[in-house]
This record gives sequence, structure tokens and C-alpha cells, in this order.
Amino acid sequence: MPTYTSLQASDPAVYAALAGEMKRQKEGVELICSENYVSPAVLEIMGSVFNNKYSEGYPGKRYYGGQEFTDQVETLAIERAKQLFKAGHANVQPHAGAPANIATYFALLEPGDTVMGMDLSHGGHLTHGHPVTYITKIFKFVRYKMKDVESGEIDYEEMLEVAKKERPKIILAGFSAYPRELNYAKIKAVAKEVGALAVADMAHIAGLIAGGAARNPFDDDFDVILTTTHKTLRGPRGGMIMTKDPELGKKIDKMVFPGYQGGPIMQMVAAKAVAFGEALKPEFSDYAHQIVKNCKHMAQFFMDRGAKLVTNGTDNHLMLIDCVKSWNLAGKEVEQLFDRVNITLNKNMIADDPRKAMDPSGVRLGTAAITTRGMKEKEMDVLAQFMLRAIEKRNDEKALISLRGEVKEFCLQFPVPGIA
Ligand code: DSN
Repeated sequence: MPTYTSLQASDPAVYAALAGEMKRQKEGVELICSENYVSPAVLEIMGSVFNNKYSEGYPGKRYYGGQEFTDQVETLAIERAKQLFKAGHANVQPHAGAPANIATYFALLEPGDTVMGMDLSHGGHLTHGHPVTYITKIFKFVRYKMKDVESGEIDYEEMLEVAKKERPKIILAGFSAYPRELNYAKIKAVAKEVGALAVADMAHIAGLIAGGAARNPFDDDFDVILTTTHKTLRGPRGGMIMTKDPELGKKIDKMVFPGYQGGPIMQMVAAKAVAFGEALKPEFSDYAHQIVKNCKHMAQFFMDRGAKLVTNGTDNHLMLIDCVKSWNLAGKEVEQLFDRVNITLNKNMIADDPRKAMDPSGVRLGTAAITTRGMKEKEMDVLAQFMLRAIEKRNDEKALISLRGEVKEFCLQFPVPGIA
């Protein structure tokens, strides 16, 4: 476990911020569904001297010398990624999820081409065509939505109709706030009918797929899968793009470097290798299944006590609670209230939200991080009870201070990996 003694001696101001963050992570409940805690081994390699090396190019084909060991770690990351996701080709250099999305668009499209993605108001992601992103000046984005927000069923008939009219070159399956499993076979069928590539952005659920707790889009013949590596997959912050098609693989590699990015961040590539090695172990499959069990359990606990969840439940690691309907509170009020008792989640739009993005009706929460701490169904009940108590006692300052103490004591029983 890192001790940070050199940092403490040389830069007390930065060390103080780090110490504060370690304390916050130990004493609080992390429910932001895109966050997780990496292992001590992943933390160690991220802080290693691989940081010092420039490695433009790919293993065996670099622009600079001295690549014996960078080639070794990048090859390990690639081979482990291929094994984990049944991919024929993996590029492990994207610096994060948004760059992986952009590199994929640039590799597979021409300016002016159309991409069809999930509507942002129904759970899609900013990088899938939100007007605030620059990428929308280069490509046209069209949408698909849920047919029924009570079940979460996607409107696949409308998807086909719009696809026939708009002729997208990519149909994108992926989300950051959708609690159900997509039907990849149906999406692939639509893509095939209109001659589009089927691309999955599985950033949120990569760990579930790796652990066999969610379906792998490659099993339904998807052309490309891209992902972040730091959410349910529990690796370093970073991105990755995979395909089964060697020709697409060549296009993707050329676009990631030199087309779009510069040199890889080699300590993160090495950390991806370590995280993928961990995800290949049988215990990671137990972890992935437990994330989903915990999430379903907590969702049911809330619903049994009158809470309204978008799609009335979950199939994955996340849930969206309509706070207005559940508790007559805005999402922002719930986020701020929970911050006061050491419980972290984020305000979030719900489907067809009548309110604005910065002041939405809902909150989004997930179970990836708390499952890493070893929490199971029993602990989900305790956490959900803490949250309901915070809501009930929201105007009672003394009760909230006492609850914060209880949350802290509870959290200290479940160590955070990498923090002493
Ligand atoms: N920040 C990530 C999420 O929470 O979904 C991806 O943008």
C-alpha cells in the first residue's frame, strides 16, 4: 500500500488534500455509479516510472527507442482485453471514454455522416450527440428512445423507421443512466438492415460483461465495443476500443495514434494490464454478479417503501430514483442532503424530465464501489435505511449529525482497497 512519505515531506499542501480525500473515501458511502476503488496493485503501477516513458506507436512499431518493457505491458493489456471480451483486436491507448468515442467516430465515419444513439433524456451520454459537444458540429446525431418508460423497453420499431429515413453509418448502443439491459440482437438487426456499423459504448457495464453478469454485444455480432476502464471494470481511468474485424482494427489503431491522440499514458496502459488480469480471475465474476444482486436488492428495498424508480427496477449496477414523485424533493436537494451524512450520489435527469439538467427530478446511484468494499444484500438494507432516515429527518440538524456519525462508523468496518 503506498505510504506517500516522500509526498508528505516534499509537498505538505498537496499531501493535505490527498489525506482529506483518503479520509472522505474511508468514512463515506460511494454510490456514484461510474466510480469504483482500484486495487492496491493497480494504484502502485499507476504511480510507477512507466510515467517517464514516451511510446508513440504500438508494440514492435514505436517512434522512439527503449521500448522493451513498454511493449511487454501494452501487449499484456491487449491480450488480456481480447480474452476478457472475446475481441479479435484491442486498442488500449485511449486516454478516457470521450476520446475513445471520438476516435471511433473519426475512424469509422466521414464528416457529415449520421450516428444514431440513445436519447440523452432517456439515459444516453453526452458523447453520443449532446448539442454542447463539439462533435455535433462534425457529425449528425439522431435518436432512439424507450417505448415505455415504465418497463424501459426500447422502441426498436421506431429505431428501424428512423434508421431507414436517416441512414446512420453507426448505431450506438450505450448509456450512462439506463438501468436495463439493451437487446443487442435487435440493434444489430436494425444496423444490418440499413448498412450501419453496430457500436457498443459499454463504459458503465464493462465490468459486468467481463464478469458474465451482463450480455456481451460481441455475442450478437456487434462490430465495435468501446469502453472506459475505471467504472465497473475497476481499472485505472482510461479508455479502450475493441473489434473482431481486423480491417476495422487497423482503422481504429491509425486513428487513435497518430490520427487523434499523441503518445499513450504508459503507466495507465500498464495499470489496464493489471486490472484486466484481476478481471480474468474467477473472483471477479463473483464481484460482478454481486454488484447486480446488490443493486436489485436496494432498488426493491426502496420500491417496497414507496419510492418511484425509472423503469421500476434495474438489471444492472445503477438505478434512477424519481425524487419528486418519491419524496417531493428535487434531485439536487437529495444530493446535498446526503452529502451532509457522508453518502455520495449524483442528481440526474429522469426520463422525460420536466425539470432542467442542473436541477433535475432524480438521483442516480449504483453499487459498484460499495460491492468492492465487500458489502452484500444485508448492507444494502442498512444503507437504504440510512438514506430514508436522512430524508425523514432532513429538517432536524441534530439527527443528521448523529446519522453522519453512524454512517462513518458503518463505513469504517469496510476498508477501502489501497487506503490504510
Ligand atoms: N462521468 C461518467 C458517468 O457518470 O456516467 C461518464 O460521463
